[in-house]
Amino acid sequence: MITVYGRATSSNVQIVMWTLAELGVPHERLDYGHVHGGTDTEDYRAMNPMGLVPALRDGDVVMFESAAIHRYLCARYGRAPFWPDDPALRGPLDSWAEWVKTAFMPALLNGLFYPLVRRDPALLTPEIVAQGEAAIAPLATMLDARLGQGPWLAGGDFTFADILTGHGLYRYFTLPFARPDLPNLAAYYARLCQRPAYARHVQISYEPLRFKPE
Ligand SMILES: N[C@@H](CCC(=O)N[C@@H](CS)C(=O)NCC(=O)O)C(=O)O
Repeated sequence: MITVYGRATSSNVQIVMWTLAELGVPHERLDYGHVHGGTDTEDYRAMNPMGLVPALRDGDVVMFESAAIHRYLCARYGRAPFWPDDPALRGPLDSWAEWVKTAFMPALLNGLFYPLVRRDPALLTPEIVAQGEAAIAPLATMLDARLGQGPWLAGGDFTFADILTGHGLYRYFTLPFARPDLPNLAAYYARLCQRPAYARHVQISYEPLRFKPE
């Protein structure tokens, strides 16, 4: 049995949970991190030396870093077309997946999610929101152009890459900020919302993460 360590509200845990659900691999998830704690023990740090979530145990395989876990699960349990056999097909899709994880998501989380949800609202100013909007808009525009009519990143087939490109879009589309009009991205998000695994593992309220005064 695969065990995922991490709270359901973490966007990085959501990558792993959504992947497992799309692959149909049996697993359990244990609440770790944030209000649940448990990440600062010697045992947990042996799995994730950063003391962050997620961590994963699959028999003798122990891993941290959500994108690495995602690719491990796809390589071990996935089949084409979800996990293309041909590296020449998989690689260019992975460029976009990696770019969303390392460029789009930091801009969204640092520029908007943390100021609007995680931090004390007394610190929020219109300038901070405007800066966040200015940082994410060109990246969202790039993703919209790459997606085109889709329906998925690879065209007709839903693949591993859609999990990394799609996992942050729930926050992108539900946070209160001004978004450019990007019809391809909006249609892609609407299609993701039709997937039961996305609804179950990604469309999870982030209200429990909202700043609370001491
Ligand atoms: N690069 C790491 C980042 C992990 C990370 O930042 N996790 C956050 C949640 S999304 C965390 O552990 N926060 C502290 C906590 O929940 O206790 C990954 O993708 O797995």
